[in-house]
Amino acid sequence: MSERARYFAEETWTGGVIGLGYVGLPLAVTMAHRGLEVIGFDVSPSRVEQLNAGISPVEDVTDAELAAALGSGLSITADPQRLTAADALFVCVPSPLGRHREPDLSYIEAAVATVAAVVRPGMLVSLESTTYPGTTEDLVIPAVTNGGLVLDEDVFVAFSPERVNPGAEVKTGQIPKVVGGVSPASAAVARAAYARIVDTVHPVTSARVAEMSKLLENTYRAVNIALINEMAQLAHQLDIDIWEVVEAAATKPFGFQAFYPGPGVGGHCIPLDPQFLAWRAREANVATRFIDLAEQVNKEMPAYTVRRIADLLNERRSPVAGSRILGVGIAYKPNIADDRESASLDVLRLLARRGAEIAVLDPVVGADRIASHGFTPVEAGDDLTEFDIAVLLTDHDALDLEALAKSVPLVLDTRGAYRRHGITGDAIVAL
Ligand code: SAJ
Repeated sequence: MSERARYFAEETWTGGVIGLGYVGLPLAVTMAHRGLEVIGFDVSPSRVEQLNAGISPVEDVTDAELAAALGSGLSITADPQRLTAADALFVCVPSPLGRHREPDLSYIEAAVATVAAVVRPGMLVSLESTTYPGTTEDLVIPAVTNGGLVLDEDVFVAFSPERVNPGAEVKTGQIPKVVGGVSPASAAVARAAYARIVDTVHPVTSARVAEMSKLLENTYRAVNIALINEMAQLAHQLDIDIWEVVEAAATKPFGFQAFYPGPGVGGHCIPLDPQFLAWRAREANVATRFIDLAEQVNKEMPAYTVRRIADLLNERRSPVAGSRILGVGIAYKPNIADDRESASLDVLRLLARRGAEIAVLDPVVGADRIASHGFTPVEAGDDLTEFDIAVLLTDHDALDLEALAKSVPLVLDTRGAYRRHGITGDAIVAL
């Protein structure tokens, strides 16, 4: 083991986390919890102020966990110069798509510029933001060696994809971490450092392998969700209950993983990450038909959901225009307040464009956020009898599904929630 790898393996070193969002903050808190010194940096002064006040903006980090970390090794700053005191820098900034669904690396580039300004001999720099294969070599290595530092002697570079499942119980330290150094020397240092942060490190032979493994993980999900969304449309045409079909297939103890239909695919990962791979593939003149088709099918689900609602209203001689429709759940998945890229919003906007009057019940997202989208908030316990139909778009545990089905004439359940809870009734129709 090299001297530098040994340092990370044995000493109490200082980590610098750049970007304190849903990836960076759990990482910083985990590092502090495991006895390391941590400097958390964010470009947003308001976020820094909020964190220093002990208020966590990230659902997966409680205020108590933040307070404990602040009391044992974690300090939060908006001053990038503080990062010169770190031995390792972890870049955890957003990697969204641009207007034409091309990778927007502006956040990564800005963070790498910060790294370039504070990098010093002995540092490990690890990029965690999801991106296309080659980014770490193309962007990080030049930035950290431009000032004269020598790769694998003065500075070590790796990619290690974030694996956060917002809202899930499992914590950062317990999730196996893929770690890919840009060279064997960098890999040894990165592996030693991450072994102090997570229980299981899975080393791979390059940063590209690590970059691509993350994209495979999420492309796998996007493609399989699209497959079941297409199956759901076919099953409906054949008057077959797709939810029962999946439940039956899932009894197979090997070779099958259940995915479920829905009104579309939301969040800041699954709709976006596969497009990083598609973009890189286009550069290499390689077709990515599965990615392209999955995106097409998943993107079409909000319109399919609207057609199903229109058909149900039509059976009751009610046009969509003028109908009072209750959207239930606008978060992109259950039990979290995040509505980014939420397919629920696509469904409701399409209905509003067809003249429906939309109200929204989402006890997790909350009335202010609902109103910010231009929809009328409805609280649990309000009188729901004036609605013509409700559409269950995200099945938060906090929802009283039974009361909902008793209050409105019809509920289109796009999540199979009623079946899962064993609730039946004439008002309930499954996607
Ligand atoms: N969805 C379906 N059907 C399914 C599964 C999901 O319609 O069978 C929809 C969800 O409703 C949601 C979207 O797809 O709108 C994404 O769901 P998700 O469960 O993948 O949730 P994310 O994007 O918050 O988290 C994912 C991680 N999810 C899981 O591992 C279960 C994982 O893929 C990544 O670690 C993470 O994104 C990330 O940060 O990349």
